[in-house]
Amino acid sequence: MQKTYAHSTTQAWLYLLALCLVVLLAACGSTTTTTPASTPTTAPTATPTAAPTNTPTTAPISTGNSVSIANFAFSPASLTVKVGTKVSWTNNDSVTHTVTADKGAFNSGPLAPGSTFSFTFTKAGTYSYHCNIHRSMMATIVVQ
Ligand SMILES: [Cu+2]
Repeated sequence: MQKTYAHSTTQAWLYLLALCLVVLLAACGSTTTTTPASTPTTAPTATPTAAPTNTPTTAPISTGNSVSIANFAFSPASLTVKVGTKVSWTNNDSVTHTVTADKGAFNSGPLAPGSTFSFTFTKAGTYSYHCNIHRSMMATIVVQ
């Protein structure tokens, strides 16, 4: 008799526990179901105006094969050419500059105002160069 009684009480506790769990789960479920209604008003209006400006990809790439030296700077600072291109630097400044590759591939020596130095690039690579007189003058030729 005592055994069955004890058994039935544990069963009753288990039922209670299960009931509590169900109630808790139901509570959780009800809170999650209420949330999605409030959010969707803000998102869709802000973005669509920014898109159409991306088109002109051709502009920033410097074509041609000449570099101007003026105002203590090489222009363009980065020039991309194909293998075999002869690049010319013209000193349009009022002082002497040099066109000197950082790794020694080319060196104009002192380039007086108004004069031009040329070099033909036969190997692909990135050629950083500078002015030996004014070390802040730096630029790059990219050979593809
Ligand atoms: Cu210089």
